[in-house]
Amino acid sequence: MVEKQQLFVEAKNSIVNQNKDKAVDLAKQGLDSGVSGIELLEKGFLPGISEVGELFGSGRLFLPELIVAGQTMEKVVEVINESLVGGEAKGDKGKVLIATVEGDVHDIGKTIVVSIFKANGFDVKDIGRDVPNQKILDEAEKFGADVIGTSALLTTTMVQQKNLEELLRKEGLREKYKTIVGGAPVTQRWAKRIGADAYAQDAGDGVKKLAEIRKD
Ligand code: B1M
Repeated sequence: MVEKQQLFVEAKNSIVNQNKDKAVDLAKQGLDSGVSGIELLEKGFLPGISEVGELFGSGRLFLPELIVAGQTMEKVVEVINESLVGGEAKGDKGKVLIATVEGDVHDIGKTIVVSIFKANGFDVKDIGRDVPNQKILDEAEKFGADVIGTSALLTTTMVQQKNLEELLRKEGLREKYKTIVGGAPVTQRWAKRIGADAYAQDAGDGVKKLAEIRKD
């Protein structure tokens, strides 16, 4: 078994090098040796995918590599999520419907958020990625959601979070739901500007914000 610090370095490298098998092995190895899923993500795999983003953004890594790095991260999140949800989910803190907005296929962060919310006692329905606002609303009605959460990773798709607020107002449903927004380009300022009830920087922050808005 490699040292913890070494494990984090190797986990990061496995994402940057798009080495799926190695990444999954390291995730399993870490969990088996008692390292928490959150720590594995925060100290190992997430710094890896951030570096991939930087390399891609600066033209030092290309789309095919970004795709494989994304798939590698998806596999890792799948393995780690199983350990996060475990037996802890009670689902008695409220119903949260979550989607990645239309035009946006980024769902790694959303999937982590869903697991952490579940593990913290929320009843969560994840309706996937690239979801049109009307569908988000229809599904929220069907599910009987208290909160609608959306994730947007592209500066070009963030606008869907604003459109959703407008749709809720237009349908006379704005008071019925609390809304929470997240995603790398999303900020507290954006949330305030569009009239969302809360912004969350990461999954842990999301749990705090959900508790706050559910009290209002
Ligand atoms: Co894309 N991509 N990508 N990509 N990708 C970014 C976002 C980008 C910043 C990379 C870059 O250029 N540096 C850039 C966007 C630039 C911009 O908008 N200005 C970009 C681009 C350009 C693209 C394409 C357009 C590339 C192309 O085709 N030419 C394309 C778009 C496709 C589309 O959506 N229509 C594309 C495609 C992809 C892949 C499919 C290959 C893959 C995604 C795979 C998948 O998600 N299943 C991918 C990836 C992996 C990335 C980066 C590298 C990593 C994203 C990620 O998973 N981060 C990303 C670079 C980056 O973000 N630094 C990039 C890890 C994840 C845990 O973080 O999602 O931020 P994040 O989630 C966090 C918080 O934001 C928060 O909590 C999470 C956990 O801490 N959070 C919430 C998120 N949602 C929340 C919801 C909440 C609460 C908190 O409540 C509801």
